[in-house]
Amino acid sequence: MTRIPTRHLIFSVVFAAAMPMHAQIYTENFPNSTGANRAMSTVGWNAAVGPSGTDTSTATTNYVVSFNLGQGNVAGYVGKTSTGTVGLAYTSEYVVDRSAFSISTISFYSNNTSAADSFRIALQIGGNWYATDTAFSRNSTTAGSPSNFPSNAELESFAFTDAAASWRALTFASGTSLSLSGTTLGSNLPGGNITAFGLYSASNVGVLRFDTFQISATPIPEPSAAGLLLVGGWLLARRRRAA
Ligand SMILES: [Ca+2]
Repeated sequence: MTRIPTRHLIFSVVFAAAMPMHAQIYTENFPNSTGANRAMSTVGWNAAVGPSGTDTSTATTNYVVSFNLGQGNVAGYVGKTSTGTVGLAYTSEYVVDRSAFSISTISFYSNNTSAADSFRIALQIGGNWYATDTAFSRNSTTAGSPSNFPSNAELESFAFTDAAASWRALTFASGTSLSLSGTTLGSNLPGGNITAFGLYSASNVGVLRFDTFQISATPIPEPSAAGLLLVGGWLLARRRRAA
């Protein structure tokens, strides 16, 4: 191999591996332009309410996909209309392969009628559920409403970490139980794929609204690419020492 092609190869491999593509691996806009509220199941999501985790996925009460304007003018958002009870909106329509993706952020827009209400990001790993210790609350002093959703909705973003202090255990079995632990985890979030995800809310005083649930991630290089990076870096270092 001649000098110049080798150098080009080293630089291209190092460059490609050092700048992995940041990508939105999941986005749900909760579209609804029908003029009537629809069930969560119409967008591939589920809903559970109350301490028994009663399934309301196919109902047009408790959790609904509203037909009003949502964030970004994509008509439709989710409203939790049943106040005073815990709830979980979630989907298992996409599995996050954590051997292929490193999650950077999980985000959504909130536009609650009461700033006292909040959401926690929830996810399922290995059959167990977890929710963020952080409760994301809309900070605006202007109460959220269907008409001001496009302008008043706030972006809530969680910088993903598996640190124990950032997560709590969420007990959830559809039709049996739904409750959040009062303390954070004793050990880090376990590895493994995320088989379901969504938003948990404590008993809300007003109507909870959210839209544009999104997961952003960076692809993890294939083992062969990681090997090339190591070899490329070693060759580069060797070359620099030699120079
Ligand atoms: Ca929407």
